[in-house]
Amino acid sequence: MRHELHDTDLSGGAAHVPHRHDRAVRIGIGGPVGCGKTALTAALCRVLRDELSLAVVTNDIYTTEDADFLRREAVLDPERIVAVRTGCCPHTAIRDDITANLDAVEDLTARFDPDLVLVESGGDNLTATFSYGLVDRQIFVVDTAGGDDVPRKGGPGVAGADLLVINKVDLAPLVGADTDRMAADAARVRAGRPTVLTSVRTRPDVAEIAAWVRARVAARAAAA
Ligand SMILES: Nc1nc2c(ncn2[C@@H]2O[C@H](COP(=O)(O)OP(=O)(O)O)[C@@H](O)[C@H]2O)c(=O)[nH]1
Ligand SMILES: [Mg+2]
Repeated sequence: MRHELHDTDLSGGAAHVPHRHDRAVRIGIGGPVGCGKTALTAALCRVLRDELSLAVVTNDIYTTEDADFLRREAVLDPERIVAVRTGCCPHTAIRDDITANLDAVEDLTARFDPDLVLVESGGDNLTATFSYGLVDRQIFVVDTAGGDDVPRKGGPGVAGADLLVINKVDLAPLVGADTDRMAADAARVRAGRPTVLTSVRTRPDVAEIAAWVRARVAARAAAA
């Protein structure tokens, strides 16, 4: 089961920031370790980089591995990828003390005037959500291998994110995850906010997610 993705969907309580002078839409990508945040970030860069000016901020606790991966994969000009080493719980850096991330976003914005900045959170658990002082919209990613009861349990990311991505549907048969149930449970807790079931591995075009991102960029451009 999938929900329609509404281009004008402003649900999610996002405090849109219309008075910023830059044109970039800032989109956070959160979710537990290993759910596919970096894979999704890479896929979005590959799909959108020819039509939009992009930049990426990654968050790792002690390393710069996600940024290194994205640079190695050459998804963007390496200068457009900045790593924030949080040195603390990932949620602190994206929600409570967003200074380092905000500096990274503003630095990229000043240098490249991008249409879109993706901020990948360091993964921890299901509670790590972004401050709307840092991002305009947030995508929360979970995966079928993490347990098909995760959407039912709700939580701020699953329930409140502007877009929920249930990734790794290719693994669902292998781990005995019921994707219909995951979609139904997500619908129940998300009050109409959209959910996409996908596999970044087998569907690297990430078509529905890219369409949702494009619509966010178009909406900001229209509001400017
Ligand atoms: N089978 C499968 N593996 C995936 C999928 N998406 C990501 N992965 C793999 O899952 C692992 C963790 O992905 P990563 O993007 O690093 O997760 P992150 O910790 O959330 O950033 C990597 O080995 C990815 O290649 C998917 O849709 N299906
Ligand atoms: Mg990652």
